[in-house]
Amino acid sequence: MTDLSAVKAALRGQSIELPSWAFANSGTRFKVFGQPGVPRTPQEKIADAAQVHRYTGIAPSVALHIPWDTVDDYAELAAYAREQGVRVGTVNANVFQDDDFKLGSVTNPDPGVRAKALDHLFACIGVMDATGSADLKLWFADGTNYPGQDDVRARQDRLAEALEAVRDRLGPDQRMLLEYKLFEPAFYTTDVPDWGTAYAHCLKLGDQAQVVVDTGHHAPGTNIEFIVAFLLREHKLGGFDFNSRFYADDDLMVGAADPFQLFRIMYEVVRGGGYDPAEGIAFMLDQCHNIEAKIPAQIRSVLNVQEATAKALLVDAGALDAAQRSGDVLGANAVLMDAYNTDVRPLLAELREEDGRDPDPMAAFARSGYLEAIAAERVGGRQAGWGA
Ligand code: PSV
Ligand code: MN
Ligand code: MN
Repeated sequence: MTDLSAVKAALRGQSIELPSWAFANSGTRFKVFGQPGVPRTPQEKIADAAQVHRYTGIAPSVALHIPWDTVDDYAELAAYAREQGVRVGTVNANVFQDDDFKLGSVTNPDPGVRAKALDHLFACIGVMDATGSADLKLWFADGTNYPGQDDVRARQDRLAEALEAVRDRLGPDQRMLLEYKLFEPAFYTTDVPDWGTAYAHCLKLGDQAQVVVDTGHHAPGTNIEFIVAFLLREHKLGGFDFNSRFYADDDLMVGAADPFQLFRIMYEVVRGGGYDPAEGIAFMLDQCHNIEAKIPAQIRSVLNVQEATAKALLVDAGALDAAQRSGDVLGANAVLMDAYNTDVRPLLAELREEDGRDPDPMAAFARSGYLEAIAAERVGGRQAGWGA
C-alpha cells in the first residue's frame, strides 16, 4: 500500500522550471502567428511565468536564454523575478543565431569563431554570477551537412577543449549541463548527437558536468526511461528539457503526445532517487506554443508533469519488488499499470485546496482576466520573439 500523505508531501516539494521563450512569439519556419499581449521584454516574460507559479504552486523558477533575454543589469532582473514571486533559474547559452556560427560554434574550423563562441559561454557564466543561477545549459547546433565537410574527429577535440575551458570558469556551486540532440539543424553529423557522447564528455569533465535529457531529441522508439535510469545510477543526469515529440523536435506540450512515456520517465526518476532534491535534477520545460495561448499552455504542461509524477509516486514499490523477485512478469506489470491507470486528478485538486489554491488552475487562470489585461496593456513596442 502506498502512503498517500507521503505522496502528497513529495508532490508539495515539486519544482518545475519554465522557459522564458515559451511566453514569446514563436512559430515554424513557415509562419510565426503573433498573439496579443505577448511580452516585449524579459521582465514581461518573467511576469507571465509568475502567473503559472501562482496557479500551480510548483513552477518557482524561469530559465533565461542569452542573448534572447539580454538586459543591462542581470542582478536587477533577478530582483524583479523575486518581486514577482519566482527566481531566475538555468542560463541557456545561445551560440546558434549568429552568422559567424554557420559552420559551428565551439567546433568551428576557424579558431576566431571558436573564441567568439567561448566568450559567449563565459558571458553566460557572468550572467549566472549576477543572477545567482546554478546551471549553465549548453546545447550546440554544431555539426555538418555533408560527408567530408569537416573533420568529424577534430570537431570532437575542439568540443572537448571548449567544454574544459567552460568547466574551469565555473564557480564551485555552478554546473554545466550538456544537452544532446540527434539531428537538426545539422543533418549529416551532429557533434553531440546522443546521450553516450554527452556522457563521455561529462565523465571526463568531472562532477560539475552532467547530461540534460531533452525528451524531444531522440529517434522514434528510443527508450528514454532507460537512458534516465542509466544516467541517474551514474549521478550524471543533470536535468530534463521536457516537451512532446510526435515526429522530431516538436517542442509541444509535455505529456501531450505520450503521457505513458512521461509516466515511465518519472517512475525511473523516482525509482533512481532523482526526485530527492539532493540529487539536484533540474526539471525544466523546453517548449514553444505557436498556435495555442502561451500561459495556459504552460499551466497545462506543468499539470501534465505533476500528474505523471503523482502516478509514479503511487507505484506500490513493495508489491513491485515482490513480483519482480518472484519472476511474476504479469503481476509486476500490473503493479505499474495500476499506478498509471489511477485518476490522480481528485488527489491533486484536494492537495491544492489544502494549500489554499484553486483546485482547477486552468479555470482559475482563465477567470483571472490576465490575458485580457496584458492584451490591452502591452500595445506598442516590439514584441519579443523566440529568437529575437
Ligand atoms: C534545441 O533544439 C533546444 O532543445 C535547446 O535546448 C535550445 O536551447 C532550445 O531548443 C531552444 O528552444
Ligand atoms: Mn532543449
Ligand atoms: Mn530542442
